[in-house]
Amino acid sequence: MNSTPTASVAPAIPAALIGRLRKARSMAALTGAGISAESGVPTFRDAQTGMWAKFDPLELATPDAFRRNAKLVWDWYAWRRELVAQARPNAGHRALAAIEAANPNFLVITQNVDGLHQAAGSRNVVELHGNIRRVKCSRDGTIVATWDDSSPREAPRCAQCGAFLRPDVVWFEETLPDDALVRAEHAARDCDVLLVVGTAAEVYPAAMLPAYARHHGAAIVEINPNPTRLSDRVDYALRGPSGIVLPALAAAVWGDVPASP
Ligand code: BV8
Repeated sequence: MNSTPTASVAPAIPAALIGRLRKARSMAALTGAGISAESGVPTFRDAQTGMWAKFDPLELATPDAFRRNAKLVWDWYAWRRELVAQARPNAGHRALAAIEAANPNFLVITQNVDGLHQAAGSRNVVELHGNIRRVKCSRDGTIVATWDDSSPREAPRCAQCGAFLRPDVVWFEETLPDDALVRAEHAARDCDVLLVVGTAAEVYPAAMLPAYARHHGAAIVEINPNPTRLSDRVDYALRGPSGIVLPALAAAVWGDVPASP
């Protein structure tokens, strides 16, 4: 079911979907970089800007890149951390928080590392790929609260063991946190409706979740201005930016849902 309006006008929400959402016992959302685009956080698909324009995120977000040049990778994440620090949740994040307020059996499974769902008031959030705001020792994974990155030559080092510090995110070729993946898989298996918001659905194992949910009987709703490789396997495709579509969806299903805190 496609509804493709212009970007600034929310698509019509099919009556069958409204009915399905009102009856849903359990719901989940899988979100990707697209839901944070309207908060000014570039997606992985967006061209990197400034000095980072010549780098490919898929190359930099790897243990190998960190082994080869920890300082370059550290500086890339410091730049992104600064971007995220300036970002505020947008209407899409707030709509998901409002849906949780209306239906506590609702889990947000995010691929994003920006913490904007929690900042919008969502409490049931699984971070599949970690959080860029957290920094850890690259040797033993201990989270550190403060660090000295004044050196122009090298990444900051752990005060306890001297190993380089790194962002607490999951790089390509690193396994996802067990607890996060198990919680996400359970939610995908148990939910009646899975909203798939702002993701190209190309990064695994996150990209497997919609098929897993569908296999267990969930209705899959894609919210994305563009078609993706998932689009021909969804029940509803709501074409438009999530900052417009999600508030329209929440209002159509739950009326004036309680504003998220
Ligand atoms: C793993 C944290 C087991 C870091 C991220 C070969 C060797 C090794 C592994 C693999 C391999 N081949 C495949 C793999 C598996 C690999 C993988 O999937 N690779 C891809 C490239 C094919 N996965 C892994 O490595 C995972 N681990 O498999 O462990 C293992 C172990 C060893 C060896 C093999 C396997 C780990 C994956 C996690 C990587 N870390 N993030 C950081 O952020 O720096 S992934 C990162 O990229 C994001 O978190 C996100 O998940 C992904 C980007 O995807 P999207 O979120 O979809 O964003 P994208 O920009 O692509 O698309 C944006 C979408 O939004 C678009 O559709 C656009 O239309 C839409 N949009 C735009 N504006 C809006 C909008 N939508 C709504 N509203 C708008 N306004």
